[in-house]
Amino acid sequence: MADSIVISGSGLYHPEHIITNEQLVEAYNGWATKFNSDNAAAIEAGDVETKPFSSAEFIEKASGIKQRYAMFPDGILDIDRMMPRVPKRPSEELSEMAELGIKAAKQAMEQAGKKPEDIDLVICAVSTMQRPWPALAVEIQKELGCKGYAFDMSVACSSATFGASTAMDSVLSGMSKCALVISPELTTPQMNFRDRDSHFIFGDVATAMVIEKEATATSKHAFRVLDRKLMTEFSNNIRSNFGYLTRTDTNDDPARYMEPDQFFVQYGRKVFKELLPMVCNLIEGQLSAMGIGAADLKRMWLHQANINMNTFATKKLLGREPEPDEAPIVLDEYANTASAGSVITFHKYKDDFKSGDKGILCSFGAGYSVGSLILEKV
Ligand code: CO8
Repeated sequence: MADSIVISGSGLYHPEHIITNEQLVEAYNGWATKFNSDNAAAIEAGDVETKPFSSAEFIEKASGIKQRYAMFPDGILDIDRMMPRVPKRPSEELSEMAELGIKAAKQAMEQAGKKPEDIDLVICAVSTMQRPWPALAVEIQKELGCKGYAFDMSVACSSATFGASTAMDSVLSGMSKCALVISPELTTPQMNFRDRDSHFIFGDVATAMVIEKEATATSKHAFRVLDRKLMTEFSNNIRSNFGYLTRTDTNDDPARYMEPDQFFVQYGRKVFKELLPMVCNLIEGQLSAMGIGAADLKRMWLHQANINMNTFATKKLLGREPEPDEAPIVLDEYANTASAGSVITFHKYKDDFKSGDKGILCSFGAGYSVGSLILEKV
């Protein structure tokens, strides 16, 4: 199948620093206690709401998350700050997200057996860009020494799968021969560590994939792309209003930047109820059009937002409880890493595949968006 497209390598990198649920909850509860005490009179008068307390037990039970990695941990647990402290870098230095992404990219290229000069398309596909321009992907292209062209794109939690599909279109059309899709998910600066409902959700990580035609692939790790489906449907249930327009509505008030809508905001229950049926319908339709059943898949490399969500989806698709290795969970170690989550599971849980074994790599999240790739080991 020389004309087929393959994912011929994948890479994963996480920052060294771990923040446990217990550490996060201690900081949040310390901040909430101070807030309630500082605002006691206003709370008593009914003008301000009491801040509720968080709990490590709730977090693990509701989400499956036990810890997360943070690239810039300093400041996150400081109750007078509750935000990463990211030292300002001169424009001449490598950008933070480029630094994160390049480590995963090198691993993916090594696995694919590709040198930088073999790569002629770099896509930085990530849920939040650290700046509008110059594109992170172009900076990474230069830093790695890749050829061709590069650009950034974003579809929230589906950025990596949409990025991979876009790279596949480019390779299939002949615009490029070998593409690198990098997702440096530096999520923690977008987190509202003062919000009990979301302070625990995200962690920092980077993933990467190499995409090329099967005819040019030499890697023993290659997976043929049998089918791909992308869908979007607008929803405000996962949103951030942070952007360049914020500074035009501040009335010179820096406090505007700390208002809740400037961070990641979601109505988690609604997301759970609305997005899961979309995901299950899309996958069922995709599999049935291909004439294969969920039971024919060796593994589901699913988006990692919530363990209960993944268990629900796999049970619905299989019609029974999944075995742990049928739909691996990495939330305990990494937390939700936006678009990188499904790629982390693919990267970590693919080496036992034999030629002909099939799996599904599926992301879902804000937009709403769903990206689903049916893969077969070459
Ligand atoms: N500690 C203690 N109690 C808590 C806490 C806490 N930390 N948080 C909430 N509670 C309370 C609630 O207030 C509520 O109390 P009450 O019953 O008195 O009202 C009770 O616990 C239950 O709360 P919920 O109903 O909210 O709890 P759930 O069981 O639904 O779990 C979750 C909450 C974990 C958020 C869950 O709803 C969930 O994960 N839903 C799916 C969300 C999802 O998939 N989102 C996708 C997001 S990822 C994405 O799209 C990427 C966007 C781009 C990312 C950019 C990077 C920054």
